[in-house]
Amino acid sequence: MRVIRASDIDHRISRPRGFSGAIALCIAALAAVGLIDTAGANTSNGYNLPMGVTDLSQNMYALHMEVFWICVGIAVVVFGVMIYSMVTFRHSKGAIPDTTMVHSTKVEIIWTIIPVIILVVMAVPAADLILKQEDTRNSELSIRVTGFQWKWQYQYMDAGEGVDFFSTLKQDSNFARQLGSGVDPKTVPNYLLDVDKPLVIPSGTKVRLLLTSMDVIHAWWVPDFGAKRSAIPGYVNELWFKVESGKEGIYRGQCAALCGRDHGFMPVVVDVRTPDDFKKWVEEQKAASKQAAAPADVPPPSAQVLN
Ligand SMILES: [Cu+2]
Repeated sequence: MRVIRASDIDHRISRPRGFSGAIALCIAALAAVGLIDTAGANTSNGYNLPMGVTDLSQNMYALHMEVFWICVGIAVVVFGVMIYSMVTFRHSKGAIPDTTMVHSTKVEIIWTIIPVIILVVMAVPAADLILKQEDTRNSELSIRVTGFQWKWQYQYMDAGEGVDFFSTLKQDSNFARQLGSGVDPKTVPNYLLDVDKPLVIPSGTKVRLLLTSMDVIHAWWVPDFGAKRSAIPGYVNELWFKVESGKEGIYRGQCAALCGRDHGFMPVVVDVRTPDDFKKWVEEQKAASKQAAAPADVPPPSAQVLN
């Protein structure tokens, strides 16, 4: 492996000079960490929140960016005034402290009111979004999600009534993770982020999850849905999301509560399909479970040989 030394880095960075150079450097740094969207949606580079594929996740992203830029504005103003004051009114230049600023009622009122206004500006949309997150009314499909050490159970209601299965870590990941397996995890596709049976949901549908647990506290989390909630034993938590039509595909997440030894081995995988494909999938699942439940061909008692 090649080691990069500080001396190597120095000559790679072209150092822009002056004020415009500093601005260019700042913009480049912000673009590098994904805070300035230089290439369209979902380019967070892992440093920023993903925009996601649900109405809620996109609202969360917008709110997060709004608050972020308010913070940037505050930082620029506060540090700007500080640095300007320290440089312009330094002792060596003969500056004399202005004692009238101490216990000035006018200043106290100004620096109380301005932060209050800023907090209200941030709190109003935040409260609005929290209320939206909690509004599980008019959901079109409910699924009971139960956490186990260390797997998920999905039990469908409404249109999927009767569909019930466990979702566990995929066999190839499970094998590769064993001590001395000899398998390089890098060769396993979606290592530790794949399951044997994903949760299947329809797009364009308000899906409500009813979360609980059979042992310890788990947390069901899919970042692209802006959805994360604890699954607590003896308690039912609600969560909803609606994946936009046209955003069908596989979405991955993990258990987000430290739930024991194999906490890192109970991923969440959601397969979003069109409503028609979802209907077909439900029918297939029901047919398969009917077939599994049907009694095996047993010869009538008269044909059995009694010893
Ligand atoms: Cu867990």
